[in-house]
Amino acid sequence: DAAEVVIVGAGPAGLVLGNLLLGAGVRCTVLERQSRAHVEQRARAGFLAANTVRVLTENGLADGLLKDGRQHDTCAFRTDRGEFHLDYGSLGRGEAHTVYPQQHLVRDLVAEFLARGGDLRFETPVVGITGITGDHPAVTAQSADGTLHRLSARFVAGGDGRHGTARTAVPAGAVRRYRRDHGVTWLALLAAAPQSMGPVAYAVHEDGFAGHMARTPDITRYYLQVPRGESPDARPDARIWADLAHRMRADRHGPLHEGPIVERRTVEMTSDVLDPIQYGRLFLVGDAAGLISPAAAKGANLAVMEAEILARGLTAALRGGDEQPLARYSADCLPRIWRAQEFSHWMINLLHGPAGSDDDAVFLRALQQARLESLQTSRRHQDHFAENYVGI
Ligand code: RFL
Repeated sequence: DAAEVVIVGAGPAGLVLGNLLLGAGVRCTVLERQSRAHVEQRARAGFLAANTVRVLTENGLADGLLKDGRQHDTCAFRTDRGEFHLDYGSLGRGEAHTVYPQQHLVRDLVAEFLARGGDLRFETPVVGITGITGDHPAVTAQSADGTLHRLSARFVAGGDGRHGTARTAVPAGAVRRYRRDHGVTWLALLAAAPQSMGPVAYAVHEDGFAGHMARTPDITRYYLQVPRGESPDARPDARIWADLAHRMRADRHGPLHEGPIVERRTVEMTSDVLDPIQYGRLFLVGDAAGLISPAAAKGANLAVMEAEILARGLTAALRGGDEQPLARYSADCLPRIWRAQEFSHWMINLLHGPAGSDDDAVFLRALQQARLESLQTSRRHQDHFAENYVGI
């Protein structure tokens, strides 16, 4: 039988949506440009919010993360004035993160989608989406041998990420794009080494930000702020470890557990929000709907939040004949997207002071100190932080 929904992209957004639709008895096909091995090895996020774990658990998608995921509830801030910890699991709403690498979640979601009898086609890039404003939208996809196929459906979901085709299928005049380049670049690193300390650590340093985050017992993520345009290979491993130790003030707080750097890429801190995130019968979900800088680890969690709302809307339309929830998809998601953007933007300003000695830079760095001090000393500020840090 023909699919009722064609989903472009097998990332967290597309795969959660696909599994929820299959669970509701909606026929769907997922088309993915990359190979299965590629998507199952692509390391990105790792911090899952409580809402994400709820969605996955309620829909029978959480076996792997409940078995191997680790609870995480503390973060540390290091500055030239010392270190303070926030036990965010006992602040705010008392929620913790579950640390589970995104590629493991993708692996679980692929397996479950196939086990539920889903139609998932790898190495099948979508090259065009047409008929969006009519009743018969269709996608054109290219199979491995180069032939083009046309798949029509009742609805199309664009979960193909920041550089996907779905975004470009929405005409420029039909959507407003808010965007910001935060002017900051991180070198995102994976080290084959155990974590160096219990908490997530954020080091604010005049030479630039450095961060530490657990992933698995053998792999740890580090971030190092670098100048925009620097090649990911510019710093040899020894230099990276020296820079991390210097900015994380290892001489005062203890050494880092070093190991080979097994992945390095630069990430520019940029954000954008599309409004609306639907156009005719095309619905954008995940990074395709909007980008958020990774400063507050929100991207994958927003993707799951949107996928759940979209799955409900599509199910109501296709099974209940009620298109109202689908019509409200953007309006339901956008306030939450903006809350996440607001917090992420605040985190960027917390973690990065502008360089230089002009009046503006000096003033903004003094504000940054005041912000950190407020977070260190005000219980109400800490509750607010915790609520937004883990919440969506
Ligand atoms: P994805 O994961 O990019 O998946 C999109 C999928 O679509 C496929 N695709 C196509 N398929 C068919 N036809 C086409 N034309 C296609 N074009 C693309 C792609 O191959 C891919 O499989 O998007 P999705 O599902 O929206 O999920 C979003 C998340 O991946 C993203 O927000 C997070 O990874 C962001 N992020 C983080 N988020 C967090 O919540 N916590 C974190 O700690 C965190 N750390 C990170 C991150 C992102 C990073 N990078 C590399 C951008 C750390 C890094 C380094």
